[in-house]
Amino acid sequence: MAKSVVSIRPQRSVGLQRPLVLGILNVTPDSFSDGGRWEDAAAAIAQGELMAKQGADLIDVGGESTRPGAERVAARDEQRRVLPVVEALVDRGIRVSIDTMNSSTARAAARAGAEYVNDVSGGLADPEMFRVVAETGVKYIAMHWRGHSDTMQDNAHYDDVVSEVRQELKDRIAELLVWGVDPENIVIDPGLGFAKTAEHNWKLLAALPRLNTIGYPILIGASRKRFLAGLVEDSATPEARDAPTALISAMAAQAGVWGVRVHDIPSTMRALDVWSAWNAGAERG
Ligand code: PMM
Repeated sequence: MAKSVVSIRPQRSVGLQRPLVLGILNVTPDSFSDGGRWEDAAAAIAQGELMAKQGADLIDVGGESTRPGAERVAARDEQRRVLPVVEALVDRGIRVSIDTMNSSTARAAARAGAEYVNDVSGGLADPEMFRVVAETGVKYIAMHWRGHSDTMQDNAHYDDVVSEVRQELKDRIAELLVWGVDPENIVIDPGLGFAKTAEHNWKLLAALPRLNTIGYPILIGASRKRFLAGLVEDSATPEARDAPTALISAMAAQAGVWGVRVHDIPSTMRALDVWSAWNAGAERG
């Protein structure tokens, strides 16, 4: 693995811009909050169009659940689920990212017009992934990951979660650069909930300014995750986590992230509107 040999020179200075909003579209029978709802292609396409109309900048289409304990899906089944949805959204002029760990799905989705590959494994699940990213020129989101969903919580052990996640993300960037990937095409993500306890997630959120010093755009995926459950009533539905999610979107914006990946677009748009108005007020003095 490429470590210290490669300089991963920062791609941008830290400045506050309104983050992009990625709308989550899980075309799966078993994702934890929306599993089964958009399994049918027509329903998924309609939901993607709705999220775009509500203000999502990108629709993140996924065909494999990564909730803790989930089983793997064959790449061809994943592609059968996601490709018609990617094609239809791209046809409608909607920007798409493909949430996949499989290089063959990444290649097919890039061919169908997906702008980003969002890989929760940061290239660790499929040794061909970085080759595909380099060859196709697709933009790439590398998430921090320590193993597949069935065993990932066994890897939620850190002496210093922020330093370790930061270093492991830098290692992914270094390897992407060795493959010849354009640094401007790389986004990183600390992977909330993936081999992380609630305490790890909060530490990583609080340390966003430090993660930002890596110098690459950061995506945050907190939406409706289990670590928010403690903030709402025990009997609450996953949708009850949209308000805490929206607040995280605004606080992440203040920490300078590039994007937030959410299920409910309107609540995050409102939170970001408040954040923008607040900052505009600060600029006017
Ligand atoms: N979380 C999930 C799936 N894909 N991608 C990125 N980049 N970051 C995340 O945090 C992330 C992801 C799991 O959540 P879901 O079931 O809501 O899709």
